[in-house]
Amino acid sequence: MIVFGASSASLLVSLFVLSRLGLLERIVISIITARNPSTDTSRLITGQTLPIPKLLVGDMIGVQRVFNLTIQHGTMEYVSGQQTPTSGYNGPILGPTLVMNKGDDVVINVTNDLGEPTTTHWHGLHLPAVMDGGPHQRIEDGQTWRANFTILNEAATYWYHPHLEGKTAEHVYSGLAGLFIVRDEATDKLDIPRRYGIDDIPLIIQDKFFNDDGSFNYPGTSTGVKGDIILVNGAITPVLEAPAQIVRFRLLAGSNARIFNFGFSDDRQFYQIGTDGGLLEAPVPLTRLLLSTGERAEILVDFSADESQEVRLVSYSSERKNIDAFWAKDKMDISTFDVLTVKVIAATQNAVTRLPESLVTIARLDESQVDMARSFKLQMVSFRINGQSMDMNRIDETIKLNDTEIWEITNQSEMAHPFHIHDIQFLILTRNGSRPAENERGWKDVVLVKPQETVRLIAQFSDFADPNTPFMYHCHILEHEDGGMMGQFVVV
Ligand SMILES: [Cu+2]
Repeated sequence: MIVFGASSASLLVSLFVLSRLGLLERIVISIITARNPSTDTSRLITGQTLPIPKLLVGDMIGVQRVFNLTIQHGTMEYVSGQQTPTSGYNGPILGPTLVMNKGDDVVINVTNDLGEPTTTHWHGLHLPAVMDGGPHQRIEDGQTWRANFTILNEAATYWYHPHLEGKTAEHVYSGLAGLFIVRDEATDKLDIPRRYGIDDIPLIIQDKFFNDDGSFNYPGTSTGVKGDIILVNGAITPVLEAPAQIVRFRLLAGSNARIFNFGFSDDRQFYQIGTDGGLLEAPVPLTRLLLSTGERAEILVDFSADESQEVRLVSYSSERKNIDAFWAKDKMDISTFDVLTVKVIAATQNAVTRLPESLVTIARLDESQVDMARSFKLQMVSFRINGQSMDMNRIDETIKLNDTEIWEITNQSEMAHPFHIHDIQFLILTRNGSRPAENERGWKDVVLVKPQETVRLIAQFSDFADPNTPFMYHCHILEHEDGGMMGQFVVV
């Protein structure tokens, strides 16, 4: 007994020392970073035409814009002659793009035919906590949840996906996700492309592992599942015919865990015009765009000199190999890989041919008017925030309605974590004390926090108070979120 006690004490001491050095994480990482390569990739159907999710504008019933979504099982053909079990909203995979205007009174009826409970969260939208679709708004199998809220958000690209406690990763991986497009009068007046599927193209970018029979392989790796096959809008590395003019892409990094470093195969410049929750003040020229899970970006790409040419959207992941201690463990992350092939065809009529000089004015929150500052420490061992693992019955933070707050997020781990806050859109004040890059100076709801980095955010918690129903903040690597890297706040 004494010997046992002594050895477990010394084991604890050495674990403590290792964890202080960050070595424990690295050891745990190498043990649990699973290898599940898709075994027979030659049989996968690639290069199909990029599917464009159906556009739903809803039905006007009285003053309300009403949408109906059904969560269902389906099948897709990823290997010739084989049926891949999938799930989707109103179809076999992903879901329709819901279009709404700022100010709309929206109803979304979500029917769950999945055979098990789930939820549907409206990622990025500012709404009452009971309408948020987080873990507390469970939809039991066979039930319909009626979400009703007014669109207060800026014109931008948002998305919806399941958010059931402990099951988010699995449900999203099986195919459940879709986009929202919010429009408003101010941005409708801008001379930027807005013809959906023609010069305004949604791109939901994800990755999977496939089994030989074409079925998705979900290994459930707790550090985050990064597949080795890239899907865009549910098709494997597809092809888009784009007109020879300025084209707008709405990118959603919709993977469970993979972070992308987007660029074009010819290194051309493109222009970011929008972040998660709105347009930027002016287009920002870029050749690379780092986008972590849950983040969106709207970009403009000028194809006017490229008719009959081909250019590929790729992820230059290898250029980011020092991002964290996990990067080198993944063979995609140490390479450059294809995402989408763009074949440039003749321009359309009424093409947008000039880049706008300016876009919108961002009403920046005043740092001298802050009511409260909070700090959040992201910890990898046991997936904690400020030492706590998610507990549905514990409220971690209580925020006063209308308060403006600074949140300081520090990553104490060896892995980069995309930090997401429900309810609000925030502005990034600093990254390790420096102003963020120009393309991060817009409204955001997810921010990637690199190892040992501190990011300071400012946000106002307005409009919706509810002492009984919390909103979430969490890591948007879905396996980390499910593992407990999530907390709850109420606005009162
Ligand atoms: Cu994380």
